Amino acid sequence: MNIQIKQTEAVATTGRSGRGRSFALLTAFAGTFISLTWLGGSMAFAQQPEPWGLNFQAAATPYAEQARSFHDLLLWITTAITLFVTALLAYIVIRFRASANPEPSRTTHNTLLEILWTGIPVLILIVIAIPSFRLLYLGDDFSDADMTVKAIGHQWYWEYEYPDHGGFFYDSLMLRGDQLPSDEPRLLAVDNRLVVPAGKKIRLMVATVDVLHAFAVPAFTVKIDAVPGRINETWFQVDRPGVYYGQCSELCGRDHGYMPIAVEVLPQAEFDAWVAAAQEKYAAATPVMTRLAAIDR
Ligand SMILES: [Cu+2]
Repeated sequence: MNIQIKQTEAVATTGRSGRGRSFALLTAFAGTFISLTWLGGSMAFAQQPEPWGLNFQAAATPYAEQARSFHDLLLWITTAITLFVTALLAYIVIRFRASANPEPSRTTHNTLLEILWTGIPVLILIVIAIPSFRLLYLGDDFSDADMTVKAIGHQWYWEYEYPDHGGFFYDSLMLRGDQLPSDEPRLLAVDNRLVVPAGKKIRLMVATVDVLHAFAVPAFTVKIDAVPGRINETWFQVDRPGVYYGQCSELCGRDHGYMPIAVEVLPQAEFDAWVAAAQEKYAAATPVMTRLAAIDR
């Protein structure tokens, strides 16, 4: 069941490699103005981390595609602003230096300038707000989801539950030391992956039984908090089968760095076979939410 996409393959598919690197350089430059890196989570990941990786992982979901293009739009805007402000500063420093202006200007107001420097930023913010809100609402629209999975945070591992397939659930723990297969990344490989079918819209419910955690998979541009006492929801749809790694992204205690996420995307037939096997394997256990409810009473 181990399907792994080589990073080079994934990049070649989306054609982001060369462009991605130039954007990465631009980011470093424009980053002094606005930090853009929060959009898609950590910059260092591909489908899994790669040495010296700088940019986002290749987008694996429609949502991630849109988030990448929003990021690119912001990058152009912030780069232009940064260059413009730098040029203005340089002009002022040279043109109005003390040695060339022994008698300083006493100009205070300029109506046209004041209208411009209020109006133009407002317009820029509107241009940014429209795709930003579109993206926010897109991430929130799982009304037509094909199936639901639950990810439940624990100190310090994830538990996955399949309410649409009989409600079976299982724990997913990081593989350590000798358990780690040579073809899997250290600190990211787990014993039982979250398995979903390819090409299907998956509604993801995220909860926790103890402290704050966050379910984050960079290739999906999914990063959603697991908050005690409530359920957060989003969705993802991955067309390409493969394994996509992520991590808990909320400081949650001693082993916060050791509760990775591995999502295995299988073709529908293989997923169905996996579900049938999983229903047997994980049968007769009580879901954690039911267990918790029982404790409350
Ligand atoms: Cu955590």
